[in-house]
Amino acid sequence: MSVNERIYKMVMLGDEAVGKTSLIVQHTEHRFEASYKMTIGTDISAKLVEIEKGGTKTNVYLIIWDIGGQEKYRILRESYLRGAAGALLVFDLTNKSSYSHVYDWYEEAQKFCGKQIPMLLLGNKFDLETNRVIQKEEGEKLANELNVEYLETSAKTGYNVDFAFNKITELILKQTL
Ligand code: G3D
Ligand code: MG
Repeated sequence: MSVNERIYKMVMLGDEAVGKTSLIVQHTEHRFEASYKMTIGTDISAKLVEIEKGGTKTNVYLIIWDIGGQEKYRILRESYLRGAAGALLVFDLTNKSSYSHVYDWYEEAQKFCGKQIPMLLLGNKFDLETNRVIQKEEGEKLANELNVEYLETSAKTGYNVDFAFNKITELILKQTL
């Protein structure tokens, strides 16, 4: 059987403290740390997806980039975004401004990735029900405007986290394989 190898860059987008790092940690290690280190620099984790089709095996390496505390520096965001094949756009369901900023992140991704890359919109911190300020309908409305799918997640409980990463992987593969 012949084996192909593919590598794709995926980025986490969204304001500081929406839960980007926690989502990656929950997905790759199935744990949640309440007191998080403030990472400086870009953290990278990898995920291998193996696909077999018609006698050909494809090893897909999804490289997940996490901007780690430098969200506010435009020049860093630009190199962070360049070459990304897909993105998870994250906001915090308990933070209205993180929701308003989604559009800016989206526009920047369009600009620096050079084309419409697959994206999903995630309303994170679903577990903080009593502090929620963005309703499901508002998340869906925004996703609709951006022409992406909407999911609510909790990096704390793990709710919809693997589902979201699997979904974006699927969308990237569909677009590129
Ligand atoms: P960022 O990488 O987007 O900057 P982090 O965000 O992953 O560092 O998360 C920021 C804070 O939100 C952290 O709390 C983290 O524990 C918390 N958090 C992330 N996701 C969730 C979630 O789904 N539910 C709840 N309840 N909290 C979440 P601290 O207190 O360390 O600042
Ligand atoms: Mg982070």
